[in-house]
Amino acid sequence: MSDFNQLVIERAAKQFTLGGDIISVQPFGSGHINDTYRVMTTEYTQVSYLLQRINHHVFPNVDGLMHNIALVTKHLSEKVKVAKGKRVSDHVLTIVPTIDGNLYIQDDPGNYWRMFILIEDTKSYDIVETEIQAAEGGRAFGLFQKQLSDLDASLIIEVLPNFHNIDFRLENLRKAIAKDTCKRVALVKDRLDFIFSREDRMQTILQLGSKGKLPLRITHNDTKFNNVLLDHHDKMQCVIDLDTVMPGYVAYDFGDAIRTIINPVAEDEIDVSKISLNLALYKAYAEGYLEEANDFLTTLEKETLVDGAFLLPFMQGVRFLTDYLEGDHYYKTKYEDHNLVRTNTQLKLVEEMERNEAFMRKVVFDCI
Ligand code: GN1
Ligand code: MG
Repeated sequence: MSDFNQLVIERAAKQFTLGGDIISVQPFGSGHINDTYRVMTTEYTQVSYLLQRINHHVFPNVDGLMHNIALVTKHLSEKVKVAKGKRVSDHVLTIVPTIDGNLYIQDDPGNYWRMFILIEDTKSYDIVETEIQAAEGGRAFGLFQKQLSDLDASLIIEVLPNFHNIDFRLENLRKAIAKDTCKRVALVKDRLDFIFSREDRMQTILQLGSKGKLPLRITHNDTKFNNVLLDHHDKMQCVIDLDTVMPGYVAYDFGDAIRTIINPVAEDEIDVSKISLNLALYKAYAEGYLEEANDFLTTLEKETLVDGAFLLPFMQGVRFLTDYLEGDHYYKTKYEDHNLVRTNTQLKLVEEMERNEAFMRKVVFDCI
């Protein structure tokens, strides 16, 4: 997917309203779904661009997806203008329109492309190093949810229905087990036992939601820590990767962030014995998040944050394992067992969290 023909990429790039002529196009970032390129033009001292080929097998409704991002970034930009009086593109993801005034193009072989302004002088971390970074990440996602809390959720299209619905994910896993296309089920019996023995306790949020006790808000749904850009003083600058912005429960965003923050090694670390939780980073993130979110969340929402912290690595493990059993068609993989290795890290996180549940609950309790 990513060794894409340079000419095809440049031809796509030229259809956007670039300042200057293209001087280079280089692969960029570490996403598992879309292909991303950094585009530099003769105006590179002022601005560079991110060109992305949208994976339309994962996101079939590209139009809906771009509609959501346009709506959300417009709303966030208004908030930034009011709040800081700064240049909007420094802090909110900015779509670069096509020459024809559209949000994306479809090229001849059928690829979909879009472009954003690259936010310079920022960094993203796959692994969090300091409490300051974790706290800033928490503030960034708390603020993100707060700023979107007055946007009408019915305007947002649910581009990936059931994205964080654990029943749906477990159902997909069961189907993959039944088909056993790659004859891999026998290799993962212990992981399946681990998952199915925890099925019931992972229902909390879904059940409260279906009883109407938790509000559906506009959430990010992919709050990996590397989706926050920090500046060189580790101050938050921008939340990126808005593909999955959809109605959701806030605990899902909290949990997805925690699973990347609390883990001292990469999502695909082979040696799971290296996974012992960094609870200081957990605490820093929770405090940063609640600094922004305390005033707009309900008490029950706050009480379910830790349930989200358990659920998201569990669900991510279920998703990686399902893809492994189905033959690795969803996530980009670099070697045969890549999705299984990723599954193992997520399930180890769940196991470690179980040992530290009392502490994790106390941290949130103390903030609210
Ligand atoms: C995918 O590719 P990326 O990093 O944007 C996935 C997320 C997972 C993540 C796991 C649309 O996100 O849900 O949490 O991989 N995105 C989609 O690293 O499935
Ligand atoms: Mg993503």
